[in-house]
Amino acid sequence: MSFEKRLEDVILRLFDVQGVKFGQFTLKSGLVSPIYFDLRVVVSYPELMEDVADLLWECRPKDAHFTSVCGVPYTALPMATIVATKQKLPMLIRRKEEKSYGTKRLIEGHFKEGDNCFIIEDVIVSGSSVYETAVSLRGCGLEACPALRCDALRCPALTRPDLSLLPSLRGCGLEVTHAVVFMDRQQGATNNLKNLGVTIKSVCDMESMLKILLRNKKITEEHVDSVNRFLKESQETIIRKQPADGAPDKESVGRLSMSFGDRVATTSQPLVRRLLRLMEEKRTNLCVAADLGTARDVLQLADKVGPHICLLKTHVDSISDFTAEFPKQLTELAERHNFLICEDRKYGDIGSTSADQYSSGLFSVSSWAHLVTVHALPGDGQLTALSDRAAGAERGALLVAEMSSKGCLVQPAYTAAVVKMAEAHPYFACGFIAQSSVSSDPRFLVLTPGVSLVSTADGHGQQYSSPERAVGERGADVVIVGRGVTRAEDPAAAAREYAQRAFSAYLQRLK
Ligand code: 5IU
Repeated sequence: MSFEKRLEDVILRLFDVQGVKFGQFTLKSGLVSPIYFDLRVVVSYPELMEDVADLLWECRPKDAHFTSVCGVPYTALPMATIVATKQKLPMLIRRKEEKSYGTKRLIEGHFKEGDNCFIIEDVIVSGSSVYETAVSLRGCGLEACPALRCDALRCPALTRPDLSLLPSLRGCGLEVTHAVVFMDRQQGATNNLKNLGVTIKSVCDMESMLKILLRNKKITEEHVDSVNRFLKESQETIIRKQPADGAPDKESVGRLSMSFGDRVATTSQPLVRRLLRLMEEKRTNLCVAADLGTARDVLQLADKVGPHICLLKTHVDSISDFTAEFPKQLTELAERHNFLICEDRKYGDIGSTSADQYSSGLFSVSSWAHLVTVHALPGDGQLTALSDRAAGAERGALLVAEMSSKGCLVQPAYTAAVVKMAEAHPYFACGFIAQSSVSSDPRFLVLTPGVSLVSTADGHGQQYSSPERAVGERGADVVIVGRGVTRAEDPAAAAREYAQRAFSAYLQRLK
């Protein structure tokens, strides 16, 4: 039987067992809907349950490889179980509530870091439940992991630590790239989830289901009209955060509306987690570009601005007296003042060449820079090559998605492709250097250079805006300031001012 025929048959049987109802129903989101799906009833009809599970599996993306499946609790659990047993695919169970005793695991089942888990869901409106499940899988209970590092031994989510994994770890959690849902209510979930790095496919949407029911005279034109009216009025849902301790469920989920602290749980990339935590705790989203010519000058500057920054950006090839002592001393300062280091190397060659530049030669960047900048132009080979050379250390890359300079050749299609590349490599891509909000995915950081309170241009193409504009209007998480600080009479005071203004703009954005 064709897919369409089987779908029609399943929809009619669902209707007969009241899996689809018409009337007035208040949804989890607060919307009052003329139609309601209750796929929980299928557990009483094993054949129907199996048919629903088969259709779900058939709609998986055929080009993706999954190592496990996870049903969104609770309705999709039995369907995921059927898929898992029929396909001989390991299953994971996500707890809705953390256990208060024993292991405190949020995810039950055995898995390895970087495994790709396929999410199965029954019905989506905004996509919130799929998102919460993706967050749990990506974070895999790492909140309790003391070092926040790729440390399989200490990760409580791993039931049986596998020592052989340690050298090749690419992040602490599972990857989640795809989900399948039986019914898409066509109220914005696909788009919401795409912004969060999850591509969703649906077996059926509201429109095609209504057609089937109408054709089979189960419903009338009036039913169809009322549902269509409702859909028109409520097409743009947003994903909402779970309310904390009874607090009103108001804020939407997305990079710009989430606090740095809340974003920690959305990613398993250890460096992003560390930086977000640091920014939240130290109350700074300032990166100083230490573009000075000698090791002494850079180190002195780092010592002065250290208390006010989350990140120090270097161009080590501009330092005339670079020796291996320099990164050692810089690392000491970074530890003392609690900031991370980004070498703005803008790798842009084929993967193997960039990897050599990254990990060997005079600068040996991979041994000391937490982050490096990368041009996406050559393709994603650089990300895998650099990540291999990072060899499990807490390292990552920022992809240049846009530039601040006048006449920059980057076009919107290129920027979109850069974002896609990061989404495909979340174990190493930590975010973007950009001039606008290129992604609403809370896992990625957006850093914006071209920020100054004293200039609007530098005579060589650089274009400046204020911290408020960069954070509030353009959507930067971190502002990068070079000469505004390095050329100030008192760099420490200047850094303090930039940090305060950028952080206030971030707090304002959260409101
Ligand atoms: N930088 C930019 N613009 C960009 C990118 C990097 O200014 O688009 I990508 C770097 C260059 C310099 C710092 O190291 O950020 C900005 O320094 P000033 O604030 O001094 O302009």
